[in-house]
Amino acid sequence: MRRTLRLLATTALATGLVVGASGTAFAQKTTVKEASGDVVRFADEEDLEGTSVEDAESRASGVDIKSFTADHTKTRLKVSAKFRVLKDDTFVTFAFRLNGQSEPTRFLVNVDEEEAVVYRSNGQDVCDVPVTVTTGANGTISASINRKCLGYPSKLRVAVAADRYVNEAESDETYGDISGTYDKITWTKSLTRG
Ligand SMILES: [Ca+2]
Repeated sequence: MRRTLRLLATTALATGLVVGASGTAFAQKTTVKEASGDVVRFADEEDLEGTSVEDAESRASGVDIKSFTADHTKTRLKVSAKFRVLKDDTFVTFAFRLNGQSEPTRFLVNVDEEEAVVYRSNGQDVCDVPVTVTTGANGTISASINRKCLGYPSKLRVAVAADRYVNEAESDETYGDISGTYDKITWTKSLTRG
């Protein structure tokens, strides 16, 4: 499912608004804390606004991101995200803005509990990436991406989103969460290669 691409393609995200980017201009590694209880429910693919849900539903949704980390080393980009509850059918998308670009041009999304794929904005696959997933309370997902997959960027910024069908058999309704808000995405500071 690449539904998140729809969300990532919205104007709000494309403008690349950065929250909390003052202070140290560059780093190799950073962890961004994310608000809890801010999950949005979308009726279908056309629904870009969504509806906020109550805290208990937010937790149970399986998409409520608590924090995420990115570490740009000499050879890899390591990313991880922590959830209040992570479910085995949650799709997690990391978005990458490379070399100071204002829009993300590479994305990582999990395919199953062991594998993810890096793809371009046009949907074309770039490479497969192993992932480590721990579902349940305080669940996490992590991946280590070869820099080659990203075109050896000198610097990059990372954001993350999660989606999950409310009841896939019955409707196209999804739960979604994103770093920051859908109106104002939080990107990491610019991460230079360690
Ligand atoms: Ca959240």
